[in-house]
Amino acid sequence: MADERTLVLVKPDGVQRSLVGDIIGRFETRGLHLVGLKLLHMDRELAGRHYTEHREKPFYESLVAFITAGPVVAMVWEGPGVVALVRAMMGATDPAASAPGTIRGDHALTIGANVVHGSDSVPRAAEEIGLFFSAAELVDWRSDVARWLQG
Ligand code: D4T
Repeated sequence: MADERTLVLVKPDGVQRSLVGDIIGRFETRGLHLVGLKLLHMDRELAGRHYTEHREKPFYESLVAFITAGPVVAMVWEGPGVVALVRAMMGATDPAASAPGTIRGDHALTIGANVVHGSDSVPRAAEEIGLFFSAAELVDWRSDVARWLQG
């Protein structure tokens, strides 16, 4: 399967509930490759661009208020089929429907505060990565572990 990139956000509830390490750890131990990482406080303008597809929805105002309520951790993860893989690891949008073992199934109870975001398609991932990261902030690196361990 071809390598893809996806944007993941640990939402303000995830940061404030000290779930950042747990969430990053799941992606690391799954074998995904981290290429971008930052802590930032989204303003209304960035929230509007990120949630543009939801502008007309009844929950839009509460969505923007929530995502701008505190800092988020933005990450770019790379790997084969990573867009769908991250969505599967996150669990269903409504935590009432998300399976135990998924991030939301283990950590979330309400749809409004569901801990994590992941891009929902490859084209949307490219757009979302561009909202949060400049090209220079995405680091191209490969693991030296095998060389260090095996000489
Ligand atoms: P995000 O985009 O945050 O990763 O969530 P999803 O991709 O899993 O789900 P979504 O785009 O359908 O919803 C975006 C965001 O809106 C919140 N929400 C959603 C809400 O507060 N009430 C609702 O009825 C729905 C459908 C939760 C996630």
